[in-house]
Amino acid sequence: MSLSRAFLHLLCCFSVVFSGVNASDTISSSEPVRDSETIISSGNRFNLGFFSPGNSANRYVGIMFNLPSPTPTVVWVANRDKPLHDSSGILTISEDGNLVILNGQKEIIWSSSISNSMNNSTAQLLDTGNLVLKDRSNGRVLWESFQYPTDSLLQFMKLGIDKSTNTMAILKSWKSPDDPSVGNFSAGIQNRYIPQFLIWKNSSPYWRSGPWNKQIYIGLPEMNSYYFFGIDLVVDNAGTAYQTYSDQNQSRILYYSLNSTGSYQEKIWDPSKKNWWVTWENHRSECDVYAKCGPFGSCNPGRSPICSCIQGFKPKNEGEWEKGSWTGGCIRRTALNCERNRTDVENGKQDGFLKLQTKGVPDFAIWVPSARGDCEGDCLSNCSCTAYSYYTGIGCMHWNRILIDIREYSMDGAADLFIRVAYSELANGKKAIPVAAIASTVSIGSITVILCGYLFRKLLAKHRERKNKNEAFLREASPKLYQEGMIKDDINRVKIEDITLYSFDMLANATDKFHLASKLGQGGFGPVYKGKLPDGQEIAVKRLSQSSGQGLQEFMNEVVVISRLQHRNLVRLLGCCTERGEKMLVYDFMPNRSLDAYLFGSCKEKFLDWSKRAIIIEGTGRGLLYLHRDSRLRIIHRDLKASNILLDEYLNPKISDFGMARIFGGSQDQANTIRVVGTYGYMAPEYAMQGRFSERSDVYSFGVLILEIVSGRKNSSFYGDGLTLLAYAWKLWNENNSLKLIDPKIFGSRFEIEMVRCVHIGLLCVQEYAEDRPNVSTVLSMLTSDIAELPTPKQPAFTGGHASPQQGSSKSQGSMNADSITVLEPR
Ligand SMILES: *[C@@H]1O[C@H](CO)[C@@H](O)[C@H](O)[C@H]1NC(C)=O
Ligand SMILES: *[C@@H]1O[C@H](CO)[C@@H](O)[C@H](O)[C@H]1NC(C)=O
Ligand SMILES: *[C@@H]1O[C@H](CO)[C@@H](O)[C@H](O)[C@H]1NC(C)=O
Ligand SMILES: *[C@@H]1O[C@H](CO)[C@@H](O)[C@H](O)[C@H]1NC(C)=O
Ligand SMILES: *[C@@H]1O[C@H](CO)[C@@H](O)[C@H](O)[C@H]1NC(C)=O
Ligand SMILES: *[C@@H]1O[C@H](CO)[C@@H](O)[C@H](O)[C@H]1NC(C)=O
Ligand SMILES: *[C@@H]1O[C@H](CO)[C@@H](O)[C@H](O)[C@H]1NC(C)=O
Ligand SMILES: *[C@@H]1O[C@H](CO)[C@@H](O)[C@H](O)[C@H]1NC(C)=O
Ligand SMILES: *[C@@H]1O[C@H](CO)[C@@H](O)[C@H](O)[C@H]1NC(C)=O
Ligand SMILES: *[C@@H]1O[C@H](CO)[C@@H](O)[C@H](O)[C@H]1NC(C)=O
Ligand SMILES: *[C@@H]1O[C@H](CO)[C@@H](O)[C@H](O)[C@H]1NC(C)=O
Ligand SMILES: CC(=O)N[C@H]1CO[C@H](CO)[C@@H](O)[C@@H]1O
Repeated sequence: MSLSRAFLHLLCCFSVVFSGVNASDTISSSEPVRDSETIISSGNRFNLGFFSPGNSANRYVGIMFNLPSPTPTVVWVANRDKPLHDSSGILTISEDGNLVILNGQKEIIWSSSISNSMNNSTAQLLDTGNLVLKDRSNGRVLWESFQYPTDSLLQFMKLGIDKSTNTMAILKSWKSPDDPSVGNFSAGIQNRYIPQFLIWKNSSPYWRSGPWNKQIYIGLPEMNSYYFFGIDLVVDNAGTAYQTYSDQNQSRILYYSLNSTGSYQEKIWDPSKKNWWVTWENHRSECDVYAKCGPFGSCNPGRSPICSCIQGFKPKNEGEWEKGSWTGGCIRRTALNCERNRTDVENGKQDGFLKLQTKGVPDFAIWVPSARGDCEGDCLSNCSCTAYSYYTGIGCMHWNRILIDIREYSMDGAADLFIRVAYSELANGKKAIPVAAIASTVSIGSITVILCGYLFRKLLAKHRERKNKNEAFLREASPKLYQEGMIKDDINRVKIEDITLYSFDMLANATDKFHLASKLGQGGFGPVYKGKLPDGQEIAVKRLSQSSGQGLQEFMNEVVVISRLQHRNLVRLLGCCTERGEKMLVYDFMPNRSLDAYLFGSCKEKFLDWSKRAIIIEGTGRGLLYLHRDSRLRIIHRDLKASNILLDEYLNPKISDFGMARIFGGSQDQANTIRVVGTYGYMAPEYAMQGRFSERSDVYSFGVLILEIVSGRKNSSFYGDGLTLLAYAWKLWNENNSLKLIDPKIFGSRFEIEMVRCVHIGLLCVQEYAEDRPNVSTVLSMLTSDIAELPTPKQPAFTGGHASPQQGSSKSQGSMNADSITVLEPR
C-alpha cells in the first residue's frame, strides 16, 4: 500500500522530466518537439520542452535544468511574450530554416527570425543549456539562445556586449513567477568608463556592483572570497565588455538569475535536499538600492539612520532629511576655492582632500591615465573634479561634480575615497585626516613578502632615521602640503605596501596611554587594547609583553603573513609598531568581541540562536579553508579556539591570532615544530604530544569548537560523571543520544537533525588518528550537506581519562596528565 503510493509519488515527480523523451537532442523539420515531448542534452544537464509556469495554464517552450525536482527550473523561455493557450503547440524548423513555434492552427507565434535563412537547418540543445540553430550543410551557427537570454545566466554565456559578433545580451526578469513576459528589471554590463554590473528597474539604475578591477567588482568586497565562482569580465578597446563565468567544479550546478522583484541571485543545486540553495544575492540591506541617500550622501546599513552626509557636506533640505527622505542628498558646507570669484576674501587657500575610508566608490567613476602619485594633483588642477581614488587593478579614478550611490562597508577590500573640500573644512574637520595619505605612502612598487621581512628588520634598527627621511621625502614630494602642516599626522603612519607602521606615540594616544579602561582583554601574548585613531577609525592594539616567548622572528612572521591574507572570515591586520622596544599589532576592531563571550557568558542579550551558530560554524570553516588551501601561502593556524573567533557587527565570524601560523612550503603537509604553542583542550594529540602539526590538527581544534558551539559548553567543563566535553559527546554518541548534548538554550527549535549532524561532524574532526579526520573542504561539504552520508566516527582523542582542572590554562606539553598519556600512544 504505502509502497505503491511512494511509487506513484515518484512517478509524479519524474513525469515532468521524463515524459515522452525524444532520444535525441536535436530538432529538425522531420523531428519536431510536440507539447508532450522533451529533448535532453547529451550530458543530461538540460532539457527542453513545453511547460506552464506557476499557477498559469499558458504553455511556453523553455529550457530547464534536467533535475529530479517537482517544479522545473526554467532558465530560458522562447515565446515569453506570446503564450500558447492549449497543448497543441509544436516547436519545429520552418521552411525558411528558422526555429519556430506553431500553434494548433499552424500559425507562427514565435520565430528565431533569421532573415538570410537556410532551408536546411537543424537545432540542437547543447549540454551547456545553449540551443543552437545550425546550417546543416556547413555547420555554421545561425542563431543561439545564449545570445537572447531570459532571466538566467548560465556558464559560458556572455552577458554584455560582444563586438566580435556584434551582439548584446542582457537579462530581463519575468513579470511574475506565473508570467515569463518581460518584467520591470533587467541586468547587464554597463561600459561607460570602467565596466560594471548594473541592474535597472524599468530604465533607471537600481543596483550597482561597482567598477571591475580585473579581478572583482570593487563594490562587492565579498567577491574576494567564496562567492562568484569563476566570474570573469572580457573587455577590449573595440567596445567589447561582457561577463562570463565557468565553475571549476563541473559536478556542481550553479547559475545566476534575476527574479521578478529585482533580486539577482547565485544558486547552487543541493542534490540531497533537491532544492536550490541561494549562496549570494545582491539585495542584502536597504543600502543596496541605487542612490539611496542622494548626491553626496553615504549609506551604511548598520547605522541609524542609514544615511548621512559625507564630511564637509550638509543636508540640502534639513527638514526632509530629518523625516527620512534622503533622495535630495547633501550640499557643500563651504564653497570650493576654485569655484569662488577672485574678489573673495578667503582667496588663496587651496582646496584639499578628505579621506573617507572603506567607502564603496560612487557611480560615474572616470578612469584617468594618471600614475598613483599624480592622481591627486591631477584632480586638484581641474575644478570639476570632486573626488579621486586609486585602486589596484584599475588605477586612478576621478569623479566630476556629483557623487552618488556611496555605500560603506565593514568588509575588507573597499577603496578609500578622497573628497575635495574647501581649505576651511580641512582645518575644521578635526576628525578628518588631511590629504597626503597617498603622498606619504612610501610606494616601493612590487615588493615581495620576503623582501618585506628583510626591510622590517632594517626598519627596526633605523626607524627613527627613516622617519626623518620620510619627512624629508615628503617635504620634497609635496612642499606646499608640508608647509601647511597638513601631513604631520600621517608621518605617524608610514605605509609599506599593505603593512602600515604606526608610531608609538600615535598608538599611545589612540589607547589613552594604554589605559586600563581601554583594555579589551588579555590574550595569550599580552593585553589587547581598544583604540581610536585621529581619523575616527577604531582599532584593536595587541601589545606583546616582553616576557612572552614570541621572538622578533615570530612577530615578523605574523605581521607579514597576516597582512597578506584577506578573507571575510579573517580579522584584518592593519599594521604594527616596533618603536621603543615594543612589539604591537594593530587590527581592525571587532565590536562584538569573541565567540566565547557569547557561548559561555551568562549574558541574556548575547544569546545566539541556531541559525547564527550555524553561520559561525560555516564561516569559521571557510576562513580555515582559506588558510589551508586558498591563500597562496598554506597556513596552519595552530591555536583555533572560541576566544580566537571574533564577531563583527553582523555576527559574522572572523578568525584572529595567526601569531603561531607557519608558512608551509608547497610540498610539505606536516612539519615538526620546536616549541609547542596552542591551547590545551583544542590541541590535537599528535601536536600536543609530539609537536607534529598539520592541517588535520587544525581540523581537530575546529571539531572541538563545533562541539562547543552546539553544546554551549566549554571544552574544559565537566559533566555529571566527570567527563570532558569530548568524552561526554562520545559516550552520548554511542548511546544514540546525541540530542542530549545540544545546548538547552537552542533545543526544541526544530533544527535538531542539523544539530545532531553537527555533533556527528564534530566527532569526525576530533578522531584520534589524524588520517581519519576529514580535511576542511570535506568538513565544509558535510556541513553544507553536499556530502549526505557521513562516515561513522572512531573514538576521539583524550577520552580515555578524566581531565583534571589544572589543565585549564596551560599551553605546553608539560601539562599533560598521566591519564591522557596512556591513552595516546605515540605512533
Ligand atoms: C532550398 O532548397 C531548394 C530545393 O529543395 C533549393 O532549390 C534552394 O536553392 C534551397 N535554398 C537555399 C537558400 O539553400
Ligand atoms: C539537408 O542536409 C542533410 C545533411 O547535410 C542532407 O542529408 C539532406 O539531404 C539535406 N536536405 C535538403 C532538402 O537539402
Ligand atoms: C513594474 O512597474 C510598474 C510601473 O512602474 C508597476 O506598476 C508594477 O507594479 C511593477 N511590477 C513589479 C512586479 O514590480
Ligand atoms: C563539487 O561539487 C559537488 C556538488 O555540489 C560537491 O559534492 C563537491 O564536493 C565539489 N567539489 C569540490 C572540490 O568542491
Ligand atoms: C525574489 O527574491 C527575493 C529574495 O530572495 C525574495 O524575497 C522575493 O520574494 C523573490 N520574488 C519573487 C517574486 O519570488
Ligand atoms: C561669481 O560671480 C558671478 C558673476 O559675477 C556670479 O554669478 C556668481 O554667483 C559668483 N559666484 C560665487 C560663488 O560667488
Ligand atoms: C576638467 O574635467 C572635465 C571633465 O572630465 C573636462 O571636460 C575638462 O576638459 C577638464 N578641464 C581641464 C582644464 O582639464
Ligand atoms: C598625542 O597627544 C598629545 C596631546 O594630546 C599631542 O601633543 C601629540 O602630538 C599627540 N601625538 C600624536 C602622535 O598624535
Ligand atoms: C552586536 O550584535 C548585536 C546582535 O546580537 C547587535 O545588535 C549589536 O549592535 C552588536 N554590537 C555592536 C557593537 O555592533
Ligand atoms: C544505536 O543505533 C544503532 C543502529 O540504529 C544500533 O545498532 C545500536 O545498537 C544502538 N545503540 C544503542 C546503545 O542503543
Ligand atoms: C579532502 O579529502 C577528500 C576525501 O579524502 C579528497 O578527495 C580531497 O581531495 C581532499 N581535498 C583537499 C583539498 O585536500
Ligand atoms: C582544557 C581547557 O580548558 N582548554 C581550553 C578550553 O577553551 C578555553 C577558551 O575557550 C581555554 O581558555 C581553555 O584553555
